Amino acid sequence: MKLFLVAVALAVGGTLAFAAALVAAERTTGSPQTAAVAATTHAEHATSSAGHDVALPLESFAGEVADNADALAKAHVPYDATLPPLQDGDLVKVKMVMKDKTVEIAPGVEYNLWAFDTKYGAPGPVVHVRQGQTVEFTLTNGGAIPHSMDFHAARIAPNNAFKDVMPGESFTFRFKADDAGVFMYHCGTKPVLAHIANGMYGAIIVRPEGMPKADREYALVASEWYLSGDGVSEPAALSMDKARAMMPDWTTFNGYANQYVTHPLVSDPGETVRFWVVAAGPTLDTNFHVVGTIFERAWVNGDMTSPPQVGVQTVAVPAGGGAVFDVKIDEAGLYPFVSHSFAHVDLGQVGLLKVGKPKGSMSH
Ligand SMILES: [Cu+2]
Repeated sequence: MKLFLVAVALAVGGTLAFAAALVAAERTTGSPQTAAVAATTHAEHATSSAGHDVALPLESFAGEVADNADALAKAHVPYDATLPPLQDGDLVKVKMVMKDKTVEIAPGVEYNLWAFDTKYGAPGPVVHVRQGQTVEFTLTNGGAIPHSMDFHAARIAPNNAFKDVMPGESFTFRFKADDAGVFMYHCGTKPVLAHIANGMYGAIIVRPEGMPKADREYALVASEWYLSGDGVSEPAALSMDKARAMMPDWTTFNGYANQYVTHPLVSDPGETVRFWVVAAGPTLDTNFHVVGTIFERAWVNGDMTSPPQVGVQTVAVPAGGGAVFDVKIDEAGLYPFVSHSFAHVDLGQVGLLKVGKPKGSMSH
């Protein structure tokens, strides 16, 4: 057997690595680990000699911004994280128009979205209703391909309500928002990975009666972008390979990397600030943490029927899930809010809560 393998290696003119792998495999026959290493080495060998692209590394564009990034970040109009007001009455009409558009997702980094006909493009508008109100939702498809909308706050047959809407058409459905919390909504058209990765998501807040008073309330939708190019020289599009490999170039709160570092959310000392957080993904979770404080209350998983957790430092918000957090900060300062999975901070999922009028700037 050994002689035969060596002969094969020599016959195909194999590289040293190939021959070494075969010898290693032969030496410890039966070890699955070694066999896997050998298989990998073999695949790489096949790639380099035959030109198949299956094993080529995926190119990262993380951190690549325009030369005048600081000026562009300052000029960027941040997504308004402030909750829109509640509406009176039993019925709340929500209309969304889908549109293909190019937006900035980081300073000087442009991306071709399939998303919402708003100035931000993505996320979609924050929907804010009272528990028990009925939502009448109308989707108008101004894009080039079919889209749909799946509201996690709804108990409804998906095949009827979340169905594909053809370009140029509109579709309306109603659901009663009986479950309180903060929920994701997203396009559910196949391939869903591509539709969510291209910006088709947002948050719906269903407010229960009797929550503790908050002085400020902000909505944060965490998500990640997978780029086909750097987006600086020309707009990037989705890299499905990178989306499948879960290798984002940027991660954000509300669609644009680091936007609340340049344009902090604000509060005054002693106020209670509430964050309604959704992790839209498409794939990655968000480990929500506010540096310099501890959650006064954390409604983990958006469960508003159980008492909130107290004294918690970091809460995992799963992709497709949400949670609600109160902080009460007495000392003026700059308090970063992050996904404490720190690769996400590096890729842009960080913002600042500016409490009062602090001196100096944030060092990290
Ligand atoms: Cu879609």
